[in-house]
Amino acid sequence: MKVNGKRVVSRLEEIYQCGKKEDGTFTRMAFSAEDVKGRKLFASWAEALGMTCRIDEAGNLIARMEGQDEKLPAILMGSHLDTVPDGGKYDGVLGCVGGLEICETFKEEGYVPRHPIEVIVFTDEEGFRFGKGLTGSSAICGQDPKVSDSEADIYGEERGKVMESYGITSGDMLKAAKDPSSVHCFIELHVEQGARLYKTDTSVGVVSSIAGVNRYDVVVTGEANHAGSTAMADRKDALVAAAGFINKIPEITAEYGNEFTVATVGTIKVTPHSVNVIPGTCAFSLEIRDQDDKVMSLIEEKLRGFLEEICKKYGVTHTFVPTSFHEPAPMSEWVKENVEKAVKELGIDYCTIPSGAFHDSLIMTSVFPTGMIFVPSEKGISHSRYEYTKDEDIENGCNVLLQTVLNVDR
Ligand code: HGY
Ligand code: MN
Ligand code: MN
Repeated sequence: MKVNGKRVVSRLEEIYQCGKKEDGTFTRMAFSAEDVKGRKLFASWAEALGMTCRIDEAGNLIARMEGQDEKLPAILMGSHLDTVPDGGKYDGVLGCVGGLEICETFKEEGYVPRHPIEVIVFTDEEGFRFGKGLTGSSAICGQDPKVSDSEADIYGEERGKVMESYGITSGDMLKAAKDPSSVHCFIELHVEQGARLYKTDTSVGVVSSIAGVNRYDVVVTGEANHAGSTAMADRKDALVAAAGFINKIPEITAEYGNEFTVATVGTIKVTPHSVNVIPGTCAFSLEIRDQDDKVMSLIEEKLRGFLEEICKKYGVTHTFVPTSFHEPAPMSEWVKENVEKAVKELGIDYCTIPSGAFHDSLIMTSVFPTGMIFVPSEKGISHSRYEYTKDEDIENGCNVLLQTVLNVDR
């Protein structure tokens, strides 16, 4: 039994087209009209297969195919359809379309699995809009996604209002929690989004674990003053102190981290934001990721220490507020073994790799047996319109997913 690779590739393109916007990008921001269009298209494909589709209280779109024994726990597949701004064709979509392809292949072959199968399109994995992602998977795992209808997104729109497009409200989200005994396992197919597979010309990655990610809001406060008449020696420039801190990040990660340690300042804002005023405040986000939570703590400690030091040097103060914590998450041993067995059975070259990006699997693995399959990202590019994965790699990845489902179904 083999998947229809051409169908998968053409569906990736069809979903991508749902994001076509006037600004020339293809963006399916969570809860947007483009995102809803993509989800409707996905549901139409699932329904055409005779699968039942429902949207749970957290907005997850769940397509279900019954198996031979309705009492058996379900095999879950899936990922997300929402994208980052100007995102690519593959991130998330592959896991959803790939999951559906397994169901379609079963149907065409007249194969009825023992277990029921569910393909889940998770709600707002990317999270750039409200500053926190993994929303739908958190709720499915019974973990509070910590959202509120009154919070505003980066465009000033209220969550309660924008989530009307999914027909959901924040207060109900935890009702989407799945009983662990109803789930056999979860398998997510995804593009690597890094360059390890690409650089080593390897077709498939069996994911060992997903990096933990801790986020912080940092505000440096100095003194806004006239940019012309304030001598350099008299300044308390918040941005100069912040810049000194940011510039030190690569050095600290190199000294105390390892090859997987990353730290990023991804957003930055100064006030009053005027060409002729010394910045009085500089607010920025900080993110630390690693495969080892002890390393993450050490990096945090060293960065905080240096921030303290540099703020003192420039006569400014700061606050450092943790906003979210996710520990590194190993994949379940038995699911991982089944993925590995599948790749070997198919004779495809593979390696075992950790994931630097996070995925819905980061949360899912804390409650359900979870495994991930990676396919290469050309030049390691992702979160970009230039994201590309070769058709043959897409087909290989889907066949590994198919074979893994067959293995765990037995
Ligand atoms: O940020 C991440 O790692 C994920 O791709 N959303
Ligand atoms: Mn993704
Ligand atoms: Mn992504």
